[in-house]
Amino acid sequence: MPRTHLLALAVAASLAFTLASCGGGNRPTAGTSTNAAPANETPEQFVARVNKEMREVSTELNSAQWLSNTYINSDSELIAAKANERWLTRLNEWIAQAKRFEGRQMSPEAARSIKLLKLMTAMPAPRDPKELAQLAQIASKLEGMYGSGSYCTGSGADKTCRDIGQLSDVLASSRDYAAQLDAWQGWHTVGAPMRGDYTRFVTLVNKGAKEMGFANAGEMWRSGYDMTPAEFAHETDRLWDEVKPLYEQLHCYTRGKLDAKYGKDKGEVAGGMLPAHLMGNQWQQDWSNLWDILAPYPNAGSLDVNAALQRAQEANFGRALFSANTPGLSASDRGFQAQRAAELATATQMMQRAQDFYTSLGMRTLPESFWQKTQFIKPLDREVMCHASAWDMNMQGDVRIKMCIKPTEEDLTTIYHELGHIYYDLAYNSQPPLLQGGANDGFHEAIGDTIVLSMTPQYLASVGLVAKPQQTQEALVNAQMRMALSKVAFLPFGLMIDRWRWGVFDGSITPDHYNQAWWALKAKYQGVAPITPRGEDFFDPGAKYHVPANTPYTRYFLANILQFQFYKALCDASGHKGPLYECSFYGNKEAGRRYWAMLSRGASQPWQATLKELTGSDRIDAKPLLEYFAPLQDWLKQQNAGQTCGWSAEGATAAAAATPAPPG
Ligand code: X8Z
Ligand code: ZN
Repeated sequence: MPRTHLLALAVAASLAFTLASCGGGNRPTAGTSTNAAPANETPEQFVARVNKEMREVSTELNSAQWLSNTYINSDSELIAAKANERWLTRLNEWIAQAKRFEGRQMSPEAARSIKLLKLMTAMPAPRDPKELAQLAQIASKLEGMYGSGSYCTGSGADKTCRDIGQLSDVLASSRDYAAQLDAWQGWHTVGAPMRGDYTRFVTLVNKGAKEMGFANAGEMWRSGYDMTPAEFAHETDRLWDEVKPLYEQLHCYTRGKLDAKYGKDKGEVAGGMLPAHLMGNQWQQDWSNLWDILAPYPNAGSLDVNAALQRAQEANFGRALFSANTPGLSASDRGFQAQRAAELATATQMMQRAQDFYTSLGMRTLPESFWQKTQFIKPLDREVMCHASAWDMNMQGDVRIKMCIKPTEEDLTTIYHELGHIYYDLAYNSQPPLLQGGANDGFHEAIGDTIVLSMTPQYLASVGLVAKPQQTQEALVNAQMRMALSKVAFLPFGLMIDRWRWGVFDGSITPDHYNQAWWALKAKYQGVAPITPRGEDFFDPGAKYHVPANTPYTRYFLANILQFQFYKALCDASGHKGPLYECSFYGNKEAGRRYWAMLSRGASQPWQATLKELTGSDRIDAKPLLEYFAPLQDWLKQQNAGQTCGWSAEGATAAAAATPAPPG
């Protein structure tokens, strides 16, 4: 898991700690609990003991979680649930024991450590042991359902099943309207069976949160930002208001292109919204795959990283075929083995390419164990969770990534993202366990993405991933569009997921309206809608990893804004002059030194202080993002001149509430 927000075990995806939690505590009394606190312990002694015990318990939990993510079956699910149960129980005990110190004088480090202990988990567990066990069991089950999810058609010998990777490939590459609809609806079938378990899950984590003194689990999530929960919610509104005009321009331009491609009756849905299945991505959170439709100037220099990666794969295949001469192997077996070897080799090269960026800043190479234990490609002999994640197994150097890497630009940038988590973990490994975490969870998500902003056309050319770029206005607009399709398109999505969960946790969204509320928020923020009604027979939130995995999502919204602040600061540190979007701090040791200094702070002080050290500001600020995209925003305004931009969300709400249609 990552940790939910402050703690950081495995960070990126959220396994362990997300599953972990901190409830109100079992209130053990001395002599009755095997884990009773020593009498007369000082706050500092308590924190030192928890730091020691936590390293042990969380390492066991992470191992169980790693196994259940990389070998999904009923046995690993059971083992992971049991490990989580032990962890959650222990966490509740520590939190109960910490109550002794309320109002007591203590060192600032002890005070911060105890504060972080109470906010460590996204999954606060009830004190009742049976309920706690049930929560752990549901959490493992939901993750397993997502990880092993597939969509099958046909029957008997004609039955074929496709997983998330195969279904997403259709959205990425096919421009066949019906094939995309089938792949989108097909993947969303995995959500429906989760509804009952998810409903119970919400009841249980809310009970845990209340026992800890929070109004509900959502309020607890909003409490991890060194400000009040209300102030935090207000900050996210403020930031969204600042970036929304840019998103609306991108939305308007995109709608026009989809209309041109599919016809107005199919390119948009009622109210001027974008059809959910046509955006190149299951959740419409990243529109990069629509480059063939949205490229501003198709002839102004190619930024086709996919082609270079595909060529690398083919070269690896050729080499593997040449050296695979096991006697007695059929030609097709040889071909198959060479294909697998080539996939692994290409994935490893992509990881090395990303590592090279970090080492160019002066950071160390990844430990040997990383290369041995990382899951690079999808195994063929078992189910695995393919959603990318980064893991810090033992808080002292056993770091790994779990991915199912394909030779695509999307996966290359995800690798850079994941290595951001890994280098953050390594940098703060020198802190005591309770302070090992991001300054806030948005920081954790922003580290690698800041590096991605430095992957300018010049950088990509310098490492042989694209041809030497043109220096024209058209090439600039292309480069900006390439970034905007992932970074700007993402912004409202980054917000709406937790708008939904905050409502679910506070009871304003009830189970009988789960899906309707989901689509109402998608309409309101993203301006996207399904083309057929998605009533309450569906549970579409379950088809997005972070819902069954219970990973808070506002972190990604924050990260998408913060990363431009980090980027600007590091560009300044590297001595960059000129427009922000031209900067790459690749190879700059001063930028690396400043970055590492920030990473090493971990969670040891309020994030505002950490942000100030790097950027000079203690507020999250959308201005660097807007500065970066200023040329594109001007260009979009020209393109959209005369259009009526924006959308009306009314139609979607009505459609979602209507009678559900069967998928397929
Ligand atoms: O989940 C992730 C990472 C792991 S932390 C792969 N991301 C979000 C997502 O995929 O929805 C990165 C971008 C947003
Ligand atoms: Zn991440």
